Amino acid sequence: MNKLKWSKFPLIAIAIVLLWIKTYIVYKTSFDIKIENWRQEFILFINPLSFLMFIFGIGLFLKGKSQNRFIITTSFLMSAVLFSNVVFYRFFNDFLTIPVLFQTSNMADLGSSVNELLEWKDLLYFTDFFLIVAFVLRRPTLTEQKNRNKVVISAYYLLTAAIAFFNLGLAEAERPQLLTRTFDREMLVKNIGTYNYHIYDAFLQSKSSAQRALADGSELVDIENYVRANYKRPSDDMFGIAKGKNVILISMESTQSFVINQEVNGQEITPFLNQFIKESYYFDNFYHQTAQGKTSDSEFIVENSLYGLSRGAVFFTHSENEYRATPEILNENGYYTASLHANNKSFWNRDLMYDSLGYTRFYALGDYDVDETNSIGWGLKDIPFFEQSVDHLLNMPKPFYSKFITLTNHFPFELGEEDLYIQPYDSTNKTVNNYFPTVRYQDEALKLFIEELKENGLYEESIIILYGDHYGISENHNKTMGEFLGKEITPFESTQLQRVPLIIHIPGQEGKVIHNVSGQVDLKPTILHLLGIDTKQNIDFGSDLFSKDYTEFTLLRDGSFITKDYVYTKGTCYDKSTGEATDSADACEPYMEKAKNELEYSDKIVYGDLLRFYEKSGNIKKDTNE
Ligand code: GP9
Ligand code: MN
Repeated sequence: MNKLKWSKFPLIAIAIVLLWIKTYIVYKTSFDIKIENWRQEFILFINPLSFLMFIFGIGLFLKGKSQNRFIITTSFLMSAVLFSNVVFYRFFNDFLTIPVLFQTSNMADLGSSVNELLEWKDLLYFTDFFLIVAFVLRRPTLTEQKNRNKVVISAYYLLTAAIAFFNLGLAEAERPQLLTRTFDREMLVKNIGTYNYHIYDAFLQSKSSAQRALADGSELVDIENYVRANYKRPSDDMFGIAKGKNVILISMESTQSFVINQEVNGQEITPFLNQFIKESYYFDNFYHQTAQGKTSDSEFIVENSLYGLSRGAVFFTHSENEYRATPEILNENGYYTASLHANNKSFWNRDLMYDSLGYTRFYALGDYDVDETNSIGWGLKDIPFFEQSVDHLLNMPKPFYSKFITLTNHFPFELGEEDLYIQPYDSTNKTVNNYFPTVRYQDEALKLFIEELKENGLYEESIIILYGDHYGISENHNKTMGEFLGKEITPFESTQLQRVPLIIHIPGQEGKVIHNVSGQVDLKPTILHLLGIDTKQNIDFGSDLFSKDYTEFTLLRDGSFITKDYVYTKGTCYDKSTGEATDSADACEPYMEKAKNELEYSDKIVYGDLLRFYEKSGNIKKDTNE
């Protein structure tokens, strides 16, 4: 029988197959990539192939020895990229990004422990490379390929493109809007593969560096004038009312306002919140302003008083920018600042972005005990999350600014029998049905958390701010929502459904419902003023919600806006009192220009990284050649 001779195969094919198999083995052995079903496993398996075919295919244009040299070099470089990720992952439990390579503090951490991170057996990560070198050395002539003709090369690249699109198609089906939403890195690596992920990362990087390079401080002048003209003086009664108090900020996952004081199957959906708002300031016309960056956008908007971007997540695309976020300002005012969220720290690039926002500490997945018994869906359930967070809170230096991000009320709204405080809604729409019990569960978690805070004395020493991060029920479910609410969901109603609860609890203050139209962008100046910190010098697009001069105008990221009496969305102006379209000239028109400018100004700041030209004192830096 004829022995199978490796030398019969083109070297390119051998190199591709070896590296492909190796990459998959490395995925399974060196990274902790969560796989939920066989489709995801299949995507993970095929995802290195298209890129490897593309890159090694360049060798087809070369002849003889230079082709061999090219294959050997490429095999080494690709192995090195993979291995660098393995080493980085050992330390940071994360994949490399270009910004991270230039983040000297991270690299210094890594450098000092390189001895501990490397082992002799790591040479195994280069097995395929050694095999190829040995192979070429032993059979130099047999491995040399003749120059391929154009037809072969075209067919080869056509096949490569087909595989790439097939991979992308499967990935998009598994994780819609994968690329535009720039999800977390594990998700990207899992779906498009480690090599394509680096290309994508490089693309994001070059795009934002170009925009940044072209910007200079002069662009800030107009923006500054605009922001100054819109600045609202804080109210004398409220400024500094919570001076020195802790801040407990709670981002409530997918929580919309329509659940407040509402029943399903004759039972309250949020019994605790309904009670809590009676002892707090409750803003019932408060809108989320997020886009594709979802939770991360809400965090960005709330803490910077800037808008997110219309596509992608600022947390991913501009985590290297200079910001003047609430945590940074509070650090300077003697606060300890921490974010608490029991998910992968790299989700939404939080680990990097939080550094830019000025957080002192991020309590992420590794800081919590998470196992099968206490998690569901996306991870740790809200009740154990808050329970375990209280210990972290008690250990923090005071005063602290702490942000909690809940998770259980996340699509697809899964919940175990034991956590079902109310029964699902009864309709043909599973998403809407299951939304109510998870909102109810979150409400229970909040109740227990507040009770804990009371028990250990933190309640009286803290202001507690709860807000919904973004919608939970998308427009795709308008029909069922219409049935539930007993009205047709027109574009006007759909905009009104973008309201999320905002509750501000200040010890010693009585409850009050405030109807002012407001948005997430207003939270930063509001919180700072309550703590007695001046914001006149800041570039904030929102304003203090307690200011006597507060002007009702809230802008959503898609250009829709809401005023006291009108809603403008999808090119139509609606009268709030009737819900009907109006063409009255003094309804929406006076705000059109403002809406356009404001989003443009905010985008300019983010794309141009303009706050790097801004000094804390409020001056624009004269020397802008940074
Ligand atoms: C993930 C959590 C949910 O950590 O914040 O993110 P979302 O999908 O709502 O943006
Ligand atoms: Mn969210």
